[in-house]
Amino acid sequence: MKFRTLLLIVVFIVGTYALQAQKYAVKPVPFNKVKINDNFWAPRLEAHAHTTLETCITQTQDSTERINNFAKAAGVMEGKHEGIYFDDSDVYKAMEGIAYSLINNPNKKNEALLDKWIGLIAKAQQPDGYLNTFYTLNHPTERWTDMEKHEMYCGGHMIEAAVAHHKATGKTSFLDVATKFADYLGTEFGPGKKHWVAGHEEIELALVKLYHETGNKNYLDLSYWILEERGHGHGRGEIWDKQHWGAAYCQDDVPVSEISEIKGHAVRAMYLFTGMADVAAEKDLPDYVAALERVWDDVVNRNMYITGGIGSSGSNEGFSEDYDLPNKTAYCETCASIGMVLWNNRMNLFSNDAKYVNVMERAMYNGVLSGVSLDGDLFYYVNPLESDGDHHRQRWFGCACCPSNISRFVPSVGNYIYLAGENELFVNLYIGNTAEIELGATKLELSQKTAYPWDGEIEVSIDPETPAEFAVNLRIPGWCKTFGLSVNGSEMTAKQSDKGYVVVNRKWKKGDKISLNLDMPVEVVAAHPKVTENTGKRAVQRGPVVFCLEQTDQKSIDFDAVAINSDSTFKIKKASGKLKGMTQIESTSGTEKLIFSPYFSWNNREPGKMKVWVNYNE
Ligand code: FUB
Ligand code: ZN
Repeated sequence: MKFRTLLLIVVFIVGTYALQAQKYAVKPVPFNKVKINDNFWAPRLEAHAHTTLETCITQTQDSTERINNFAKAAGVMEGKHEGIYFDDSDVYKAMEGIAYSLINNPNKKNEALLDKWIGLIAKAQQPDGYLNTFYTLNHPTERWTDMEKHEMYCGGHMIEAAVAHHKATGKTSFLDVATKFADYLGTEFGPGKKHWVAGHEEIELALVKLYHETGNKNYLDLSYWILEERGHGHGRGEIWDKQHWGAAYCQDDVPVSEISEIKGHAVRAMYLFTGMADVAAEKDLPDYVAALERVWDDVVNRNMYITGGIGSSGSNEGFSEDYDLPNKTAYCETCASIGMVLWNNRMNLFSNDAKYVNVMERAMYNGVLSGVSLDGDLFYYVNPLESDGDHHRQRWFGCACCPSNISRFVPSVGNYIYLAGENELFVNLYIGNTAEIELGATKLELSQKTAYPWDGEIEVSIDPETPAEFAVNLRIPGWCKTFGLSVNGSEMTAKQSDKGYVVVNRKWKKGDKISLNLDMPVEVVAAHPKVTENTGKRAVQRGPVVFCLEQTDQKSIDFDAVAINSDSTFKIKKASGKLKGMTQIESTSGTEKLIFSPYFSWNNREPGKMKVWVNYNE
């Protein structure tokens, strides 16, 4: 197979129209309506349900003090808070993951465990609604004195977990804790009350989720107020005192509607932008939307790796200079890639533009998935694109934000597949599943069959309860240049819209089937010329999956000297052993053969060197 050369992977075309700040006209079909049953994600969900969650439960409950901190704050155990001041958030993120996983993998034991932990959390909550075990146990009189200390961040993760629990089980026990906390926040903060810059964003998007779940508009208004506090000199505490951090580290250097350039800590920025988009969608804030578009351009076109990873620098866990994208020392925190998924999902909700899903998908299949081992038991915090063989996933970390984030991301993947409007459906991701969807008054069952991301053939079955007319928008991924489409066996000459979808608008009836065939050639990709790290190098990608070379696949070759060239040919092959079910790519350059494996799967076999960007001879 001859390869196709793509240039400038960090550059995506920016649309020429302005996004509208308006209520999302379409809504995601939530995870509890989507059952994943394919050969790619379903095994990941199983590994998550049986292994990742077990790890999170053991680590939070038995091996560390995280659950004990709640028991102590609840008064059922003696002692002080132990661990990092934001350790509560890992418990909440694990709980969010458990709640999501109950949909695809119902589990009475885990549901009962949630009930038990919720009981402790409710007891640890102070009578006025405040909830944070670090301050309650160690510094009860110092609440809200240092804006870095993650009180709102922990509260935000609690709210997200409570909403997930409510959606998954219908129970209100956790949601009650969340609303009590949010109501308390409203008594302390807001117009005419205490100023506050949330040193680590998260509360903003969480309050909007709580608004959606409860209908209480106070939560939306509070989220907006918190966003508007930024950039006016209100910041106080460790972040602002540290010379090498300062306001920009937590996106407090300018008011949010003036943001143009990406700066500071990557995860904080992603959560901020997600929250801004959510609030802008509800409140009609064109300045927010314009700021998000500007900064999206800066992130994606000048500061993103081919893996969708962001935040190249370890010293601030964030961004440095434009085009500064080193491979070996790339920080690319797993949480930051998850943040890219969240933010790009919101941008697509605004715009129904597939370019955002292209970025979301890139982050999902590469930067996020590399963060967890295939067995679901080991995690990366940092995701470099090159290694000397000494970077390995770990069971847990002192700062465990990434494992607990993986634990809530993997089972929530069902949230990102479909968007539903009054009379239109968007199919954003190709993942085998069955779903129950409502488009206005029309109820339908939908199923997808596909071997994506290893193959571009997709069959979508559409079964409305009664015949109904609506538009089905199928995303044509950015990497796909040619495709075929048929409905009930009849070929269609559908054109891709300028927003990257093909639209099939007709009266649908039970048994209707769409077949979409996305051509998925091997692509050899060059970086932007300003990324000097990758001068004279190329990367290999097929479909949404970025590939890498691992030493274990080319033991008899001098790994440091390998190269491909303009005459190299590529063929795909079925992987075996640990990578069974996946696709590998074999390149032939003269007499030298190389095997490329999916980047996300690296270091799941024999440890060794790895590289994504490979020397290239013209
Ligand atoms: O501060 C909470 C989380 O810990 C951040 O999002 C990560 O970058 C790590 O520092
Ligand atoms: Zn993290």
